[in-house]
Amino acid sequence: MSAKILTSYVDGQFMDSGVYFDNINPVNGAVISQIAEANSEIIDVAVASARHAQQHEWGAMSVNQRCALLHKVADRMSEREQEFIDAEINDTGKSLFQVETIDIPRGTANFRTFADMAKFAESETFITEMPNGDKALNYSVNKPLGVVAVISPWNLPLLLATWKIAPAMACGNSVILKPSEETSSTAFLLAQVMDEVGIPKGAFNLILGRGKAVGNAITSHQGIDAITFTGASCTGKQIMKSASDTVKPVSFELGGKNSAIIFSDADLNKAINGVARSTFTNCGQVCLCTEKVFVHRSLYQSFIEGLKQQAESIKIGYPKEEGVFMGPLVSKVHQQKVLSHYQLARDEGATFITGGGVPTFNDERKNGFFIEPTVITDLSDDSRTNQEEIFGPICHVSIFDDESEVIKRANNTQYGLAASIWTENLARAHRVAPKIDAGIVWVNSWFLRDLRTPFGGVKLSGVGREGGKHSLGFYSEPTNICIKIDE
Ligand code: NAD
Ligand code: 6OD
Repeated sequence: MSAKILTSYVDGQFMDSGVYFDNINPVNGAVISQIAEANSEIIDVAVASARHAQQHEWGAMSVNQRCALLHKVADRMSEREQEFIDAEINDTGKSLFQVETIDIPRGTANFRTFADMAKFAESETFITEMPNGDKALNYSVNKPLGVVAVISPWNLPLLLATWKIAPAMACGNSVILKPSEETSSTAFLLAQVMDEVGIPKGAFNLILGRGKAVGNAITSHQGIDAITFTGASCTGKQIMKSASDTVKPVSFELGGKNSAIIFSDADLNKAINGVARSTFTNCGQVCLCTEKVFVHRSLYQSFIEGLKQQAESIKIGYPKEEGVFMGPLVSKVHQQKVLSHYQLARDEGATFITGGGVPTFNDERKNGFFIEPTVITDLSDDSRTNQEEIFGPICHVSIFDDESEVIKRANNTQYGLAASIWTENLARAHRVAPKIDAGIVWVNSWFLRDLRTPFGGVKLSGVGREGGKHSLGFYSEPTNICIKIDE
């Protein structure tokens, strides 16, 4: 039987380029489908169609009509939920528990939340008083940017693509989505859903293909008005260069090297469970995952023993098997990258408290890309292991003695995405949290999300904020209208 073919969706039609690459199941290395890689003609059609839709059918709709259609997208995704779950699991190997509780529900929530936010968005008005007593009414009208390119990664494929598509479309933009070449399946299903619920052709386009060729062709295209990107910091740098020719607005959500700080007044069990979750969820492949843990000297030994026990009790295996928390990493290439970091840690002199290798299977899973949850100690803050993003299920644990020292050490990084602080002392929480150079600081929690809050990073972790009114702000451009009121 020939493998299923996933194609691009442009101008309201699925388009097969005739040039394919394999889509691999990370559980066993088997080919699950063929991806038809878009070419420059397909990209040109997508851009022209997106422009037309933005200026006509889609852009001309009332906000209410547009948002009603986006709710229909969410409803249809819910009806086809099982297909989305299966597609995400097949592409990523992540556990059913995670896909059911995080990835797919957030996909639909993104559409519902941003449709409602756009519908109820306020604009600014000011009455201006001039020295001579004359007045003016100033108000702003928010207009879409035009054609927005959404470039998304493989770690939370549907969640992160819809996190950008939904607000962009709610604001009246047309979208061209380029998902990661590793994870095209839920994006393909989303294109079917857009088609089924009657999103006007061209308002949503899907371009499949690899980053360097297809992604670059999109971000450097003259017909693209803005780029919103989630992915690695090094890719962000390249995209920024290609966007600079036409001075396109960019929103970047990039890599992280996130700290957890366990103060002496933390609830130890809560902290151990929380750090186990923040380190090992999705095999450490969440940009917000913890890779550096600072534990107060008084709790260090008990913390290490607890975290070791948690890591060793994680069930690794088939995504849908009862109790499995960790599946494989997303790809062979990524498995090799993470293993090379395990080796680097060894070379730098780390002590391995647990893990450090690949779990043994005697079935098809030996061809998969599994990896052990790993806890290490004894490296300096300046070691490469403690400075470079690994994006795997590993954390380094070290001792600290006082608050100002640990704040300085947590900020000793080129990244600035997320941090978590574990303390039962409210004053300490309020004092320390704002001093961490990061876009988000959780206290006694991790990855607790409210879609209305600003999300993003500082330093190498990103440019700008999305979420709530910040998304509406990025995906639209205000025109100030100033009306002189004659006395
Ligand atoms: P990546 O940068 O390799 O790829 C992301 C996307 O960019 C993919 O669709 C890829 O095809 C495309 N791409 C690659 N090169 C391109 C180019 N030259 N021009 C245009 N597009 C290009 O990232 P990844 O490996 O898919 O994802 C993992 C990285 O993403 C990690 O660094 C992680 O921290 C980061 N990430 C950040 C966030 C966040 O919210 N800050 C969220 C998820 C992932
Ligand atoms: O929860 C979100 O909205 C979000 N953007 C999460 C990013 C996770 C990174 O891997």
